[in-house]
Amino acid sequence: MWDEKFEAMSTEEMQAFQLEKLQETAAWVYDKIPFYKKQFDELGVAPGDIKAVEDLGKLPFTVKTDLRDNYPFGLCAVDLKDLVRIHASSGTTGKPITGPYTREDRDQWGECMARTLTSHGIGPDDIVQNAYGMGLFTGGLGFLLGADTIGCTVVPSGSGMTERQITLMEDFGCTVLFATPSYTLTIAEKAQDMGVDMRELPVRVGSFGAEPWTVEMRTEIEERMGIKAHEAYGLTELMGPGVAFDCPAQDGYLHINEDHVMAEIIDPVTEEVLPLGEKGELVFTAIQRRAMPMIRYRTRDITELKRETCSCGRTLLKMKKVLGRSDDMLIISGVNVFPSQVESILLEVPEVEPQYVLIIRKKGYLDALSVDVEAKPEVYELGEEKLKEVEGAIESRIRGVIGIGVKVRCVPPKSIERSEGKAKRVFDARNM
Ligand code: DLL
Repeated sequence: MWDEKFEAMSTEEMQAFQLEKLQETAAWVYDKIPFYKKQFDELGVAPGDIKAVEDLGKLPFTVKTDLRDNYPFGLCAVDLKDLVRIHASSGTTGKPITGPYTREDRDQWGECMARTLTSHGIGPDDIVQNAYGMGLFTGGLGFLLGADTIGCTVVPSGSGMTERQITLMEDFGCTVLFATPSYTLTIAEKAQDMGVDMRELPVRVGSFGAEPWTVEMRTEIEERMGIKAHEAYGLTELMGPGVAFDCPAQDGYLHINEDHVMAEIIDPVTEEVLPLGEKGELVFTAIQRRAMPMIRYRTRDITELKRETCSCGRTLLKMKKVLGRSDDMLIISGVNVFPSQVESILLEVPEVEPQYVLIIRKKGYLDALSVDVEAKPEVYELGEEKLKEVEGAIESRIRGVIGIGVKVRCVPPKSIERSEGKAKRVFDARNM
């Protein structure tokens, strides 16, 4: 553990700490940010009404469009001169989301990342190759901050120039890789093309995140790279990576740094707070940040929470591995489907590569889903009849497990665009 005091705190102590920080933060945003004052006033709630952690539920929600409407600094509580860093998320549509940090915010981020890396078994003797995008994206500089905090030797390679990544890993003897899971696959594939056996290299651990990936994908990466794959979760609005991390238990849950961010699960339609163990939309409140503390931010990530003392010794609240965002959920023949469910199935098919895209088309009044997945080169060579057989087998497996009819196409090797950051796995062709 990096910080035994907070990572293994009793629930009572943690909640007392959270209450104090929540009260401070509510008063801070009410005083400093006109947007929040208006939101609080409209709901008839004042910072003084927070008398217990449960009173968090009295506060207003914040959504992505609030950030866009107040771009760039409408939700910032401090003068620009008091900021030491401004990150931004690309945002697929419209304006980006800004992520400003005071010096204190940035140092806390470093602490949260140090906890993450320590939990992944990374220490001061490690040489880490940081292949997350190194710029406005919080991945690269967030991981750098964490690695700096624990005293690793960092190779800030950034994403892209994949051949060079492999050469650096070999030449510098890197023991750790930071990257998105999909970029890690790209690296593994490139190494194979170069005749480099990744399993022979000193790389032993990976700290991966920034996009949904299944447990099956984790196993695939571990096998191809000959490493232990760990996971980090976070979002620009809350600090970036460092919000939650997995531990040696790898029980399908991540620990939330709940002394920094309080988590709730709500029903995305009724906005009602759901009890522990129920699945819904994850909502976070940043209780220690000063530049842009989010109040009840609706992440759109779907998960559930669990409180228990973990076998790793941490007591930090757990969230289930995020397998999808409400935005990515497809509704096919009335069935809710996450792309990750399809990923789980594809990864169990030995004839195909873990490279796929989902395409949604209009079929009359209904939506139809098709899946393009790359055949392994040796399978592709066997010709059409074999490919048809594989396609048919995947189609019936998807029908059996998820309960939807899809059209599967085995496409030629290397025909799907490779990811250097977050993979784009869903194409909506309904309006094309
Ligand atoms: O992706 C921060 C990050 C960087 C996390 C590096 C982990 C590692 P954004 O670009 O703002 O920030 O995207 C945030 O990405 O709401 C989730 O939908 C998704 N996401 C992030 N980590 C995971 C994960 C960074 N481990 C959005 N599993 C979040 C599933 C993830 N989804």
